[in-house]
Amino acid sequence: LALGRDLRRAVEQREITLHYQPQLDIAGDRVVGMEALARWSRPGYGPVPPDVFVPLAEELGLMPALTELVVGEALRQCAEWRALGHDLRISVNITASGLLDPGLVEGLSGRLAGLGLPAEAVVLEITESTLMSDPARAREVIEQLRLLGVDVSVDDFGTGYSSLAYLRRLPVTEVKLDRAFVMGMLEDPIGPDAAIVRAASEMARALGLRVVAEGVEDVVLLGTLLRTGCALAQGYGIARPSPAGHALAAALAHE
Ligand code: G
Ligand code: G
Ligand code: MN
Ligand code: NA
Repeated sequence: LALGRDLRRAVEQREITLHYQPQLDIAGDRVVGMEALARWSRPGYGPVPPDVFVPLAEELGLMPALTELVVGEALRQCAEWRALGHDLRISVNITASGLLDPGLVEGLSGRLAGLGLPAEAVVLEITESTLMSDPARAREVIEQLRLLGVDVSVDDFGTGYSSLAYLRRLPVTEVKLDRAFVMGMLEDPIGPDAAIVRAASEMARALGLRVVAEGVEDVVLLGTLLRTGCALAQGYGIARPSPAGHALAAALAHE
């Protein structure tokens, strides 16, 4: 397939780039982190969304190289920001195969040392379905990551089948409430999605987990989210994902 051939070339030539989306500490009114999001502009066609090229990379066996590229560049960028005095965390999305790759923990550990980046600055975002693909192994790797000091976040929380009871047994440190619920809350502040946001935040907090609301398209939600127990917010209402320089400017503009 031509698309696959072009993707292979893009990964080999390192033509996959990263955009960054700020994460706001609502109470402190300060950007404290960035989520790295992979971008590919296919020559002659234009942007191909990660929802398309990430699964394709998986299918084509390109995931180890893509993960390498994304993790390497995201950590390098974070180290650069921190060297400039910006105390930011970096969140990186990782698939099931990325999490279960036997070289992950050692690779990360080497990169952190090489960059002089504290492990606490790094958050790996893992979806619920990833956690469920091989729960025993996932748990082992997450334990190793926590020993290293890297944070682990459950992305798109609420869309999968993992219950909070199940989460309790995993040493994850954060959940990201799926944007569908957060956007529903904006539509109807007393409707069912708002109830889900409240209930999930409350339970996550009871488990000692940091809660991030994603899909915050309007800052009017921030007060409600904070009262609900979400410490952090991410979404178009705060800043859109953008190239590193622009994302940093957006983060600083917030101060
Ligand atoms: O950036 P955007 O909102 O288009 O992302 C769409 C989906 O692709 C999201 O679920 C996001 O987590 C995923 N995604 C974006 N970048 C990466 C990446 O570098 N690695 C993985 N595994 N998924 C990514
Ligand atoms: O699944 P994950 O959380 O990694 O997905 C991140 C995706 O969400 C990115 O593709 C990003 O572009 C998108 N996104 C970020 N903020 C918003 C928002 O406020 N609204 C919508 N609709 N999408 C958003
Ligand atoms: Mn994510
Ligand atoms: Na998400």
